[in-house]
Amino acid sequence: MKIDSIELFVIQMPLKSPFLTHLGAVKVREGIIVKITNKDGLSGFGEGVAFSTPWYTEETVATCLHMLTDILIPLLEKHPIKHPEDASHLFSSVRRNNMAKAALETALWDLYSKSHSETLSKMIGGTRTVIASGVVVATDSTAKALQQIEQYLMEGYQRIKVKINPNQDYSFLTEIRRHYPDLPIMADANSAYTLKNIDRLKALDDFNLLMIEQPLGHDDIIEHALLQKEIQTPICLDESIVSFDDARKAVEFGSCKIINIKVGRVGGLYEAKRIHDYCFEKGIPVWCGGMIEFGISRAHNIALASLPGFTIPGDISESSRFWEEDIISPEVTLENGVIDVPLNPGIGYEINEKRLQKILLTKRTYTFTQ
Ligand code: OSB
Ligand code: MG
Repeated sequence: MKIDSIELFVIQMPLKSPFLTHLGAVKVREGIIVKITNKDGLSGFGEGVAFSTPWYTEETVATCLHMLTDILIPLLEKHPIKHPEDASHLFSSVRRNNMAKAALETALWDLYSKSHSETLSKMIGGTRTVIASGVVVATDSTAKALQQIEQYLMEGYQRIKVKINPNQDYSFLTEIRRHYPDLPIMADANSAYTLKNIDRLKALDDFNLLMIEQPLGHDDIIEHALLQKEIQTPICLDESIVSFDDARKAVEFGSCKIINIKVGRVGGLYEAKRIHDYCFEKGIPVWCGGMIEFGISRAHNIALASLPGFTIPGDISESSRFWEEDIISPEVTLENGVIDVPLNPGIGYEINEKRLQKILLTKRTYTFTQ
């Protein structure tokens, strides 16, 4: 993979409406777009999905820019690679900083697929032509949640996820279930509980939820195993799984029955695929998590979710769920509750350069001497 240049675009776009969790509100999304161009003039794209502040994981846009600029890009320049998997191995000499690594690694996968005239989905072993789509309701009002659920069901989403915490759980879910007794619903707590709340968590078994996502500590797998023994609802881990080994240990311990895979959180497509392959073999269902992302990460997610073990609809919504106008063309859209896996090489979407320019904050370019 002879690299000519790497460009980093720092962008910022307001969300259509604030995304609320017990950890705070996301109103404006900052992000990093990575463009890697090879000596033949082909370009691959990746997206750094860290937020402006470290509320979800420890990384931020600023830490990712530092890691990319001062560590990862120089490493890639010094050690030319033949395949995107080589980048994963190369980056393993750097601890954590998974979202920074994934931003580069995913761009390499897009470029590699394009240079082999193959879709990214096929390149990583995808088998689906369409993927099932779910959506997240993230608000602090029951009335708004009901309103949003109704709208999303009309748009065709197959599964709804709601955000919960000790101040918004039992009565909130009672009201939703009263309106939608049979709807596939899951609840994401983003670590809002401790084992002291075990009675509240046991009570949620009343709602026949598909799963409860990350109820306890963001880096815990021990207490989740204790909790899973006490509740019927399957536990799904999100924040706790940042590597293949985390996934393996969580499954071996019985800390969860389902895993949410996010490419950024685990450091790239290669690690995401390894976790998928392991879970597939063990009969652990997986689904693709979301990061309120722009179109490029959304496109990588679609390719990932086309792997056979992604049997639960993921947090992969339409571009219009969050954005007035996305940075890819065409935008991601839903038809009859599913999203088509694109047929063009690589991620299969073009970059909407005009939109990218409009939301651009800063740009840096690195020219390689390989
Ligand atoms: O916990 O899954 C999460 C968004 C940002 C950070 C963490 C999470 C989320 C979501 C869904 O819940 C986001 C989406 O639909 O893109
Ligand atoms: Mg989550």
